[in-house]
Amino acid sequence: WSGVNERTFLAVKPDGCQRRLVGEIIRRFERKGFRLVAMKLMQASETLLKDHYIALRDRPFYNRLKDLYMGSGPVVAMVWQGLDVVKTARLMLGETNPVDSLPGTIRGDFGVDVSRNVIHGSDSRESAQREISLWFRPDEIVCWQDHAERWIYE
Ligand code: DGT
Repeated sequence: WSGVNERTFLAVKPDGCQRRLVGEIIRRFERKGFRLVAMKLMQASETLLKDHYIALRDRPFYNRLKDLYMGSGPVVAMVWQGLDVVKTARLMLGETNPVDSLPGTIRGDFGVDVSRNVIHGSDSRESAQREISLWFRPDEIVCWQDHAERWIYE
C-alpha cells in the first residue's frame, strides 16, 4: 500500500483497555483524518504474540512482555488507513519509552513506564503488512468509501 491507501496496525494494549483509553485513542486518529478499516477486541493467543514479537524473543523482558502484559487481558486491534499513516501514527504514539515522549503524544500524555506504554504501532510499511496479516483475516478488513476524503486531501 502507498499514498492514501497506506495502512498501519495499531493495538491498544491491556493497560490501555483497563485504563479506559480506547475511546480517547480512537478519537485522536479519527480527528486526525485517518480512516478506520478494521477493529476487534480480543484476547491475543500465545501463538499470535510469539509471531508478533518474534524480533524481541532474545530480549530479557520478552516473557514478561508476552505473557504478563500483552497476553494478560484484552487488546483492541485496529487497522488504520491514510497518507503516510505508518510514520504519522508513530509520531502520534510517541517514543517506546514514555519518558522520551513529548506531551501531546499518546505515550507522552498517558504513560510513565516503558513496559506499560499503552499502545502498539507498526514501525514500517513492511511491519505493517506483516502485522495486519497476522492479526486480521482479509475479510475482516472493510473497504468503505470515505465521504470526508475531499476535505482531508487535495
Ligand atoms: P511497540 O509499538 O509495542 O512494538 O513498541 P515499539 O515499536 O515502540 O518498541 P519495540 O518494538 O522495541 O518494543 C516492543 C515493546 O517491548 C514495547 O512497546 C515495550 C517493550 N519494551 C521495549 N523495550 C523495553 C525495555 O527496555 N524494557 C522493557 N521492560 N520493555 C521494553
